[in-house]
Amino acid sequence: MAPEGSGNIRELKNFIGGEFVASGKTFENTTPVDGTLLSHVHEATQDMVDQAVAAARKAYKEVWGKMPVEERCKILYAVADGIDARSEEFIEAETMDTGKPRSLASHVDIPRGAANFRVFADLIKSVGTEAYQQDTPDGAGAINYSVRQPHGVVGVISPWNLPLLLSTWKLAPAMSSGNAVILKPSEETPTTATMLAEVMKEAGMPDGAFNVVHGFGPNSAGEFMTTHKGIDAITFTGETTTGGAIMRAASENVKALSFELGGKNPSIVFADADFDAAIEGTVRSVFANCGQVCLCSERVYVERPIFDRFVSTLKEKAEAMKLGRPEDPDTQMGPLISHEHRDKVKGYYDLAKELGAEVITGGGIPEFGDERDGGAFVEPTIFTGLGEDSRIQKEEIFGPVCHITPFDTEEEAVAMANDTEYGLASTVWTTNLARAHRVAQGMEAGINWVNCWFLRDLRTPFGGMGLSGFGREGGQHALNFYSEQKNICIKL
Ligand code: NAD
Ligand code: 6OD
Repeated sequence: MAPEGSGNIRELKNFIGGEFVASGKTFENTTPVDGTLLSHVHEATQDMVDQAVAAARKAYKEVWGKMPVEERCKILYAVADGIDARSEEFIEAETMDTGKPRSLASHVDIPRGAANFRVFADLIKSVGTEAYQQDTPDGAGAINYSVRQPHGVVGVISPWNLPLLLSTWKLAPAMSSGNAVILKPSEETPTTATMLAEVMKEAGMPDGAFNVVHGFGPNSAGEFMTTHKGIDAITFTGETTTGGAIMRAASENVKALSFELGGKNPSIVFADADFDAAIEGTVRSVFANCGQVCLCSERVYVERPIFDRFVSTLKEKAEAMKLGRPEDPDTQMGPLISHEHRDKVKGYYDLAKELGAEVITGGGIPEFGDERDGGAFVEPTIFTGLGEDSRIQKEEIFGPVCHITPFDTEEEAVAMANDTEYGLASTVWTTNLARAHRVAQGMEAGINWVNCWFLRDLRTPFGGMGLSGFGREGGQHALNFYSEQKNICIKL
């Protein structure tokens, strides 16, 4: 049992058909900052997932799916305003669940969580569909046009690294398209999903249009959703292996699937890059959110003339990073999400050493001499010296770590960057315009940045290739996934 913190310990219930519902079984939610208990979470049973599906179906058929778009959008704008109005509480909850610095949650997670509802409400009001005029043998012709129809009930299964941001990234387009939804947040980060249910209720969301079920994956709420006949589509963000399990479970009822999975993302730094910008960008792309962003760079390739300088400067920056509690304004990096995840990341640190990597910095667990020693902190780490076929270069670690490899030619850098089964994101640093286009277009990944990282225009296609998933969300791509497009052909 986790030690109790000084604050109030919350009860986090499921939200089904517009009501907060307790279950006979709870699990503990602790903070990775120092291991104290934050809340008791009510784990949804199969029966409760059944109730959520029935409530969602009813809301979809009778209210939400039929509501005029303008009215639906008003409620979604009210949801965004409701998050903003309680942003301090959301920031506090997200930072305690994840351990991330307040500066990150207040600039990225929570405002983006609210913005997702505004962006997709705006979009659904303006998006069009296709129309074709067709010749026919009798000369009279025909007109084809398509219309969108919501799937009905959509299951959203989300991870712990950007809890509110990544769930609303899917909830907002699903709901603006007219679907009723059931959200299963990660068991590690259940708080902001429960608060979102409160906001939905206050914003006037019809009962059953938005539901939250808490729990785990196998033999719990996650699996109850993916095997449920009454859920028409599943949108999932998380680990690649979990994606495989969900795909197998969902195949029985042939559900529509959208998968945003893991990555092993490369960053290529050419000698002609703006050195300071490349360093600042790489500090972010390796260490942001303690390396727990699916888009983070774990493989950094640096052109040989600047390799030594780059490695030593990145080392200085990593060693200057302040690890600490979320509320400390000086904190640049928090803990990992859990002790279990820290064991995994530390296991990779140890493996790198066994394989003969040179440890440029880090590789261990910091000692603070205070309550943070009960947390899940790990040192920001840089390795060099391993071959491209080592497990460190092949497997997603999901921690504050990179391996840096020198290269001599553009072709060599591109070949190494693309030598992965994943295909989520890449970053290129260069001031040569032609090379920037050439290399970015040559990357086998869904999201490719030049001289920046994690710069997001929410209208652009977002998603991965290979083990990083399939389907594209963002802008109209998300609206396409969250609806069936039906063609109407009219003979004139
Ligand atoms: P995870 O796969 O362990 O869990 C994600 C969610 O799936 C959780 O809600 C979990 O309870 C649920 N789940 C687990 N097993 C399940 C099952 N069998 N059936 C149904 N649901 C199940 O992932 P995580 O550890 O929470 O997140 C980290 C991973 O997510 C990393 O691999 C990261 O790269 C990936 N990720 C990808 C993206 C992207 O956009 N591509 C974004 C964020 C995170
Ligand atoms: O910015 C987004 O919309 C997005 N989906 C980010 C994903 C981050 C992965 O950890």
